[in-house]
Amino acid sequence: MSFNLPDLPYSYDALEPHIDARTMEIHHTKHHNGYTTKLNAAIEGTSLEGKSIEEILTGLDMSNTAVRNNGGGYYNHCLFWEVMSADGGGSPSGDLAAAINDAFGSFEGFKDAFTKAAGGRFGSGWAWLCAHKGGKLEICSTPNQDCPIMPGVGCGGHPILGLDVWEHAYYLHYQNRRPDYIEAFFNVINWAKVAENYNSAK
Ligand code: MN3
Repeated sequence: MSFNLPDLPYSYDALEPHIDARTMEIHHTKHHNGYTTKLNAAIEGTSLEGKSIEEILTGLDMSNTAVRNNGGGYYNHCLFWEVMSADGGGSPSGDLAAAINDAFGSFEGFKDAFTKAAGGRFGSGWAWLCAHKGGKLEICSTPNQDCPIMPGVGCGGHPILGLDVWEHAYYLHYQNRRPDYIEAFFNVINWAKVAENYNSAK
């Protein structure tokens, strides 16, 4: 059994003008596809073959760099595509909104903290909104393709929203202006999906 590159739940140009079609196409067909192919190669014939990606990452030997980098890359991008949509943006409602207010004071407080985590990540990595068991929310950032479900990485919660801040995610359109890309991301966040992730994770 091997992992397959998932289709995007929208077309490459769906997130324009916030995230451009060319970036989305390269990101999906080259970067995510590369992680998927290399993950399959790294687990083939090992005890990890046949396990789910969650099982592989939660039980990961962090010295296994091929699976750490490519398994993380596979998982992180699967989540990333799903938490965006053409009619995204706005703010969450219901239990998730209440949990955001509890943890960050307000939606603006959340936005500031998430923006700092994404902007403050030196080099390549991710910013995450994670849910702990019981429902408490926490923001963290991880380097490279590390993911909070890996042992000893990030806040230890389960990621429900993630933002890729590798240059490949924004450089064609935004060049070095990572803050503009982060600001634009808030216009495409699929809060209904994030709420679904929250309900599963808590
Ligand atoms: Mn990426």
